[in-house]
Amino acid sequence: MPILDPLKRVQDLRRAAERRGGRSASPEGRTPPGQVLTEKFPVLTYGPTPRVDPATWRLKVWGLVEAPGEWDWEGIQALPQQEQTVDIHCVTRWSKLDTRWEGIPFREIAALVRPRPEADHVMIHCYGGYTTNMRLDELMDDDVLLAHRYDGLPLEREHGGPMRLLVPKLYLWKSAKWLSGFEFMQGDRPGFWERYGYHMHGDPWVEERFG
Ligand SMILES: Nc1nc2c(c(=O)[nH]1)N[C@H]1C(S)=C(S)[C@@H](COP(=O)(O)O)O[C@H]1N2
Ligand SMILES: [Mo]
Repeated sequence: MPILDPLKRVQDLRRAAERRGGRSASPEGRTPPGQVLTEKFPVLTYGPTPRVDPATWRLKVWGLVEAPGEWDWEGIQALPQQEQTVDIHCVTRWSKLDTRWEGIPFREIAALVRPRPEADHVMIHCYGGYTTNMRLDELMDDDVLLAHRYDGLPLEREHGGPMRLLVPKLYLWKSAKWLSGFEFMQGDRPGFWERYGYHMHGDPWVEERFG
């Protein structure tokens, strides 16, 4: 049995309470520690903004899966879609409430490629070379999308269009823009920002910002 860190325990309980409270929770209650609410949608990209055409876009899935796969734009759009309104949190200290996204749940992809039992992490790859790492069990959560629409419109290029990952429960650097692939792995490995000292996990409610 893991030993419970009392501080983490209190924070987990508060988060669970907020989840139960859903959208009725006060804005303060929905803002993680150290964050400030914004109405804007800032753009944060390291390096140049890739230009990715849906006509040539591909999603590749490889590594520890039974059925490695590749999808083109038409193929991915044929998968089940989900619309959700969620809060997002950037490690540079802005949070934005009630952002509306549409896309394909990650678990639809996972069901098709069938992760091997030993797979427990995924490296997320992007056009332009950006990477970020995530736990497989967290990618399987209901609210993780391959997102291609924001606020009722096709996702803008600056925000990762035509396709980005959306992981609302972690700091936004995990929500990789210009998504190109998933590499299923055994064990964790740092992605781009994680190698420069960002936290391997990145939970905004317990301020996993660095290290
Ligand atoms: N491919 C790629 N994805 C990326 C980034 C990036 O530089 N390249 N920046 C990350 C960071 S640090 C943040 S805070 C969010 C910002 O998303 P936004 O520009 O849509 O606000 O994208 C994340 N995804
Ligand atoms: Mo960021």
